[in-house]
Amino acid sequence: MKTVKINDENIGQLLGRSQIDSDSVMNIVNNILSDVKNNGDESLRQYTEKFDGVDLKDFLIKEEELKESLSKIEDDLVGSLKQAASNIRKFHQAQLPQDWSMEVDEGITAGQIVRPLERVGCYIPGGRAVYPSSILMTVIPAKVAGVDEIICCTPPGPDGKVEDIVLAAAYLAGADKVYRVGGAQAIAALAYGTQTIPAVDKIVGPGNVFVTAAKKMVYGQVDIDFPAGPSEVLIIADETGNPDYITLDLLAQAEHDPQAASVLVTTSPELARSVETKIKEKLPQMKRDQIITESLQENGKIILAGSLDEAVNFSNAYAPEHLMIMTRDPEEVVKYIKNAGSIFLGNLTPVAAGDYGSGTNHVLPTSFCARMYSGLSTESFLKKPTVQRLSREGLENLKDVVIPLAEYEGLYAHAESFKKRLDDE
Ligand code: HSO
Ligand code: ZN
Repeated sequence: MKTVKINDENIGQLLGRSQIDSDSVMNIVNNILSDVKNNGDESLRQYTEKFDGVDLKDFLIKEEELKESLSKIEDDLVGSLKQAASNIRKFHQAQLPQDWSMEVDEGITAGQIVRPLERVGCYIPGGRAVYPSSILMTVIPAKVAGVDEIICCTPPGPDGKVEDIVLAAAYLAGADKVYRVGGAQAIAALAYGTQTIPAVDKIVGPGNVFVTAAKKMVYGQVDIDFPAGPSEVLIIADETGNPDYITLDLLAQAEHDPQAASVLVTTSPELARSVETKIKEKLPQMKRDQIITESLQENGKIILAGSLDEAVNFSNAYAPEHLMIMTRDPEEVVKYIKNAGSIFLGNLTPVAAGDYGSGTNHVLPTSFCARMYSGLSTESFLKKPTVQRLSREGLENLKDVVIPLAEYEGLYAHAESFKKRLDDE
């Protein structure tokens, strides 16, 4: 990675990164969606045979199997999952909003109540991208929100099995049912329902390009979280940033995926130079050096900013999924941050802390989506119906609003529904 300065010519290219092109698979996905919608389980069976290489009679994993999975994985790992789950639960409990009501004007009270979604689907990717941590991050907030039924879908391996650690994480997090079905066909099943899989109200969780395309296409029939793209980190650092830590944070992000993006924006030329050298030294020693090399070549950047202001402006335009601030006073810098999925302050807070167990969620908006989306949270699984009540005084107070506006809109029954109550005094 070579250090570059921001200027008017290169800013567009510096903000760029790999995007997932879910539009390119829309036709294939559209066929899968309509097949599953029309033919239910039979079409799930056919797609599972075609894509996962296994002919399944039954998609549901039995409850005993979920429970037993805990004894099949190492105790230490169970301990780690439990501690992570406990922190994630605590944090998401604090996110629970309260019912409230207020007096808008005399005799007019209005407020909102908080209610969970009834049934949600959590998608769990399979293969190389199987992350037990992501199961905790999707199921626990739904559980904390009070969702009645949490359903997980995950693709089976060629032997028809789902890894024990996936089942253990789902069980610990509080999933009600786990089905062995993946890909766009799983999204279709969750959106439309089949003979065995019930339709849900919302589908969350990361997935490949087919899953993402399918989620976009069923949006409206059900709610979704947001389209998930390759993972990203942007680090803002001044001369107090620790170059060893920064090097590892950039490598850590890059090891996710050849399309992942790792960006350092620093005001310190010495730090930029030092990180450049340290990456060269460290990269060959990393287990996933191939993936990291590709990722850094495609989307890795070290950027020299003329001031912290310039660094912050760049970061706001980049809208990173993960933002690390390693400056003398990170709390001061965070005041100016507008767009970021999750923010990590100081030299001692690696993104890995949030990935696994500081309690915050790691299902976060990527590819500029942090401009308009927040990451997954307890609120993602809640609705907030509004409630109002008028007294006689309230009717009186509102009559000059409702009656003239309703009549202007030509909606005379609206006006009359109001007048009648006033007149009945
Ligand atoms: N950084 C990923 C989450 C993750 N990291 C899972 C490790 N395991 C997307 O936020
Ligand atoms: Zn990560």
